[in-house]
Amino acid sequence: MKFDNKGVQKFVDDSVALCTPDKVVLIDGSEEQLESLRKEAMSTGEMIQLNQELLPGCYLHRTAVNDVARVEGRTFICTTKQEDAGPTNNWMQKDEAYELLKGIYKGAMKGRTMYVIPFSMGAIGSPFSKIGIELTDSIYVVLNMAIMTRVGIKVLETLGDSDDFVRGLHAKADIDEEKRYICQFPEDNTIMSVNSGYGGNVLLGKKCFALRIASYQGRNEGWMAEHMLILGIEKPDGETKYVAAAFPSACGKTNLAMLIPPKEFADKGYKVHTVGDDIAWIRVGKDGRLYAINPENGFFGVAPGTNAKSNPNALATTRKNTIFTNVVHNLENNTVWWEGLDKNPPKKAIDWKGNPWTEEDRANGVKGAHPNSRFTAPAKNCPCISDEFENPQGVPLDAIIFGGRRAKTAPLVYEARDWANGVFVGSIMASETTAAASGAVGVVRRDPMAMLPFCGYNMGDYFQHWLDMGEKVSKQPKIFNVNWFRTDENGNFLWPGFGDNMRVLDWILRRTEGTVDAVETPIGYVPKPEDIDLNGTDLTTADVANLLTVDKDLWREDAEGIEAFYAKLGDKLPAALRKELNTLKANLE
Ligand code: OXD
Ligand code: MN
Repeated sequence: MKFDNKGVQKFVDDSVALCTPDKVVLIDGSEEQLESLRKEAMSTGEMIQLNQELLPGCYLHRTAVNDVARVEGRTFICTTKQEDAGPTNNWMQKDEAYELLKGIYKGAMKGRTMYVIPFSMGAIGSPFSKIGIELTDSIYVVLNMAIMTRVGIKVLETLGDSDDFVRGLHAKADIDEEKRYICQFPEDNTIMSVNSGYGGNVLLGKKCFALRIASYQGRNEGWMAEHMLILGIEKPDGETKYVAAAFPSACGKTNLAMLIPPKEFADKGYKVHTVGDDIAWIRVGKDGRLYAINPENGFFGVAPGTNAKSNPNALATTRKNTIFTNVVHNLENNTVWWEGLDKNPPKKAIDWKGNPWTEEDRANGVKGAHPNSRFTAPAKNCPCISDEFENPQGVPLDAIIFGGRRAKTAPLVYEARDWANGVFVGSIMASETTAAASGAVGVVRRDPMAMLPFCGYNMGDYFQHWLDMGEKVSKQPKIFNVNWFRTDENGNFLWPGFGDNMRVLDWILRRTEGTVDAVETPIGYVPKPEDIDLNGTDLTTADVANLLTVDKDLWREDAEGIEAFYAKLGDKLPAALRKELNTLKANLE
């Protein structure tokens, strides 16, 4: 196969020599080619075509049972020096990693086809955008990449003869867990992923490129790649304000990104416009403000729990041209089902493992869909997708929101005192682990800026980069922390969440406009309870007051956890954050 771009040619030639596929096919981005791949995947059983009247263009795929989530333990940042990956990443010396991986990739595509996918993260040609070439032996990957990114010849034309592209090599190999590696080489713009077929490990544009490699590029080039949704809130006067928000995996980012305002807000004229649900690339604009784009072109959302009440927009998004992974196959009408979709699980069904899902299974509480089962759906299907989704210049940010899943410590919302304090607030984010990553569920872990599994370099340098970016911005967005997950002594959630989160966003917007007061606490500013609009809820001002309390004892305990986490960063911990921690401790005296 011949390419005009020398770098692309070498990457493809070297990878072909290593993996020895029988055939190499360039993905040109045409519907005809994608359709013939869908047919091929159907003929081999890799994908099942669903009811084309009810779910046009939709397919079902099942991964191997041992391959259902991102594998953080087998994800490596491979650099020359360990210090550059830092203490929060798994590290491999990069030359050793190449050696090890070469052994695993050798002949891995024998008897298979290698697909060459040119893809753009961000609208093709936008100054924010970056190009990648993913080589893969999986049709499932090709079809998912064609939803999640912009693929095809146009991307190669835009790349021209530039060497500025990310090289991603994915081989399914034998889906052998022992030889599964997700390796990022930020110094070489290279990703190598082998022995997995699960989206988060193999759709290399997403976590591997748009976060791990891009965060490193952003640091060198003066911009930021963040694990953030981007949301526009249109006010009754027609003005739309944008916020970006970071939450750890499976904390409801997609739901917040597609929020439907409560009736009382909708009646006044509030509307929500989704720009992105997972990743934001953020740059300083000519006017000195921060601008964000969503580099993706689709949503790779968690299916369980998505329903007509929790996220009607996401559900609507999945009704056509969507690939479902590891959900229940409803044999009654050849559609899909998952826990939390509705109260009517199909009686005749196949579970995510490909086995009959019986009455007995259901009675015994055996789940039909994997808790991390997913939909891959085009962004343009989303009923509330923003008109600015393709804007090559991005959208200006008025607020940055951090959030975690804390049962007791963090109040419903608080505002950082200034940028540096906001970076501190992001750096101390913590949450309970969820099913999106393999490992124990329900354990509290520190997840600074929700980037713990996604930062491609030393976390201490990453914090410094955040501090430095603040200096480059003349109109800094205000920084907030939210916690939708506070519970009472019986473990019941105190805040209704979902659409009612609009009530908190409303306070946040009013703070950015300077039209509402706040109360200072040891951790920052919280609302006056009466300033959270409760119209249309059963909640009282006293309930909100309870959600806003800052328990000094719990925070003293938390400060110890922060201290322990910061200690890991050693000399790389920016002095400004050490100072913030000292201030917090003093405020708690
Ligand atoms: C995701 C994740 O899939 O964060 O978005 O795990
Ligand atoms: Mn994510």
